[in-house]
Amino acid sequence: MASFIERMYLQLTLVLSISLGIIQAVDRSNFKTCEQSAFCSRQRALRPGQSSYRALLDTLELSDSRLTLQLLNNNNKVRLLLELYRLQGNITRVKINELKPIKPRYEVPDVLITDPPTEPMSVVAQDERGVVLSLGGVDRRLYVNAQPFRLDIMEGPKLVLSINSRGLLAFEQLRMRKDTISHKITSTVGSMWDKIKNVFSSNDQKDTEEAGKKEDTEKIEDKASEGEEQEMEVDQPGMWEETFKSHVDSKPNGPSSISLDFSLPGVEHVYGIPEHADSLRLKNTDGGDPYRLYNLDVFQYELFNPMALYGAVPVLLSHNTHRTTGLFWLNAAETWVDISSGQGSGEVPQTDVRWISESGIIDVFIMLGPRPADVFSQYASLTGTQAFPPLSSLAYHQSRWNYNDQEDVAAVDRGFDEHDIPYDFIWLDIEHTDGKRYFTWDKNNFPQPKDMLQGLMDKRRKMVTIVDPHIKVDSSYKIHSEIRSRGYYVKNKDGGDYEGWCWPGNAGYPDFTNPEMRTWWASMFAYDQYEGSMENLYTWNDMNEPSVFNGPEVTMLKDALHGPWEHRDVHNLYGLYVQMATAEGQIRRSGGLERPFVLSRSFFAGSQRYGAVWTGDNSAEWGHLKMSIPMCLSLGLVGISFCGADVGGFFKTPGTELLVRWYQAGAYQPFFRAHAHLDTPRREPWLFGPDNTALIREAVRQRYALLPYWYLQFYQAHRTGQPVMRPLWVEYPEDVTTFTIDDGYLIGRDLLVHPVTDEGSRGVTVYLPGNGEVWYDVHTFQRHDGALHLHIPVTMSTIPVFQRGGSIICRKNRIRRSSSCMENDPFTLYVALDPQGNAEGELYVDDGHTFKHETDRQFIHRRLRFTSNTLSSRSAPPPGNTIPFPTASWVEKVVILGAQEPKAVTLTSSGGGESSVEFEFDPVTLVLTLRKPDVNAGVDWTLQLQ
Ligand code: MIG
Repeated sequence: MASFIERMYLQLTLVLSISLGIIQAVDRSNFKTCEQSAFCSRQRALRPGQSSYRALLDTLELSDSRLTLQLLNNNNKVRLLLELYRLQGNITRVKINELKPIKPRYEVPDVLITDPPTEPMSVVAQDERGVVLSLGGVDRRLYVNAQPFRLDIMEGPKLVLSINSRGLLAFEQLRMRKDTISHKITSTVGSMWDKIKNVFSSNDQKDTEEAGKKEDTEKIEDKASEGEEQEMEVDQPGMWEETFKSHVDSKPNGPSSISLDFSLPGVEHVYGIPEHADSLRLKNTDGGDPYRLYNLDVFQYELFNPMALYGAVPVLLSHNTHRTTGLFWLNAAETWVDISSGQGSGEVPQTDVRWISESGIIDVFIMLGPRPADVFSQYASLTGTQAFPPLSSLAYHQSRWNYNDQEDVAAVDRGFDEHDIPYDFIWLDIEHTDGKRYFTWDKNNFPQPKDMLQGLMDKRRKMVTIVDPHIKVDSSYKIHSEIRSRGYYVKNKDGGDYEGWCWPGNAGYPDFTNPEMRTWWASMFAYDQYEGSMENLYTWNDMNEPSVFNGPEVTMLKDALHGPWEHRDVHNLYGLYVQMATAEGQIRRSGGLERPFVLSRSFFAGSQRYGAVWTGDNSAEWGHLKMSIPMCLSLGLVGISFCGADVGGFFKTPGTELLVRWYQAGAYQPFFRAHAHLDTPRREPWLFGPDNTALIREAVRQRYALLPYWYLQFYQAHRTGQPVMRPLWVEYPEDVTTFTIDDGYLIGRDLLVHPVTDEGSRGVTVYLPGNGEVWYDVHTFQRHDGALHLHIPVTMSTIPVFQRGGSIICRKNRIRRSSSCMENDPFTLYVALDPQGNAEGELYVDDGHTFKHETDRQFIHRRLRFTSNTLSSRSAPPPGNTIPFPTASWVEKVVILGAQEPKAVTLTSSGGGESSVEFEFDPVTLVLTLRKPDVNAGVDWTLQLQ
């Protein structure tokens, strides 16, 4: 027992001393380089050249929606099966697997929202050199070149993308281990096989059609293998075992990595594949490491490098002035992405992208755009859209590691009221639990959680508690003993429960890939299971990479087992499943009525469906403040809109200027939460003198005023898959100046933000895009032309934000202590006229927290339009079949920017008749203010300027 406590103490002091700043930056030796990762270095040793694969055209089979074709590896005679699909909405899917693997290879489940609907393909031409298929559209074709194997997607005469044009298709076939000496290992592998086979055969029985198909393939294979003998290959280091530091990966299945290259002619800009602390535009990786996708808890991460971080979304976007495309590499194993810029034929610039994964199959979706918005909807059609969050979760969150006890929570809560700063959520980190046992409360510090939650509820505020996926091994802890007795833990390679070292000491890791386990986990959020919880308690999933203090690269052993699959196969999915099960739990506890709010540190493609993410343990440095912009922009590009960074920086202590600037920037990022490390001094907004309190108050108030606009953006993201926070090039795809901008961005289409992120800044240079566009400074109402760099002087109170001419934005200007308190408050409409005197916008209102907007269509969605001196509000299409949501909110003011002076203003409203409206015009700023139109926000109305 003593030794256990000693070990725990040692571990803790180690973690604490590191976090106290003894080590300043990431310890790179904890994490693998490509060279230290056996499969990555094997794959990277393969140089571009002729592909060793040839397409066997006589094996081609075309059904309506699927083409299959065998590929033969000329060197070892192993055959692969290529499947091509044309999917609805201008997407092509390319799947490559072994024709007859000696056991099944992992195919990622639960990420695609449906079996993607296909469209018919037809053969346009075929000869001994290859096949040409029609992909529909404007003369869109797919060329299959037989020898060497290559796929080209053409649009008319234009080559859009080539696959395997550099010949880097490499597929390590599963094989038997050669050394018969290690009998023991072979026999465990053997029994594993039997298990897997059983799983698969039962699946097959469920789906007789699939079974039929399989048999057919087997027949083909039998015939095929008659002629050619498969050659034995020489083993290379790291194929059957790999050691990193003191950790041994036993690799019972041997090598299984895959790789494929893509060439993008005419492309010089590629984006995406988060999560990395790097520029928005991805860099060339020649001569350095590839971008790595392997979910890891990286302590004190460094900026501007391709190292892996907490989450992974294997989606890359390419963009030039006439086309945007996307590549979605659906693989959850450790993955590396190489990017090189070269030259295509005819001196055209070209970007080459190569993906390398440790296991699984090649399954890639080519999203052909052509506009950025098309790629977003194509990707959304595959993986779903952003969950529509509760309105309150878009407001301000106050967190630190840790708020110590109930009195502390109450004092912080009072502090916000005393200093007149709104907030919606207060957060409790790991110390609130009884000995890091999640779903419990520390008995001394949080003896009456319900009283505390009720106190918050009385003020219409909410709380989040942390629930991590490492479960303390302690037989008297209900969560642990249930998981253990139900067999829900991840297993180690020998079949016992896998255990790792984490906050609680020895911990088990529930197998979240198991749907039964997830259902059970979800049931733990029921009010009678999670004691002390109430409706206003939400959840934070941290450490779900998963983080294992004593594991290789601070994560789980790759040979740990999730049912029949190795951790290696599912690693990048673990975090998604944790958040999925947690969100499900919140939905269930409300009987399916309430929208969940769950924050997750780890994520994968599709995580957008389950809540919010943040950029993990950043530092209180100006560079980290700047980096929060490209990091969240990159996530938005791949579907995850609800992103934020710890305001103030997690490690270290921000100077006051940095803290204020971070609040100002964070107020204009999707997820707005201040958070700080356990050892940092307190930094509640009022601790830095009245001037700084005022500056922070103002930033937070600006966020609250703009909540109707944020909510509308999330509604749209949920409906359409368009990102909330957008790089400028998304809206100005032909303006090359926008392609490398990291310090300015758009919220939706209409607000441009360029936060001040430099110490001692006296001015910023903002790029306002759009030839013929005008932009209005939202604070001064000054008007500026688009397509130019604007230098604006800044003081400590300046947050540079501009509204696009041609837009209408709704705000609520009466700020109260929480967003819920502002529910019935009136709107002010900001009508920013374009040079033609027109503007358009939308207003979306619902109850803010239930699914009734979906199930009962209970909402208000208005289209606002200003044209010919008339401002009108009409139901947004599609009209009808919505149940009007009753709102008490009314329009209290309309501010028209870039206006002319009217003689009179009349209001007509449905049911309200005609009345004249008071107004005020400022001839210098050209601002026309209409006062108290006094009309309900949910009805049709018209304001006529004479
Ligand atoms: O190993 O729960 O990123 O936000 O405060 C550190 C304690 C564990 C890491 C999270 C951070 C959180 C902290 N957690």
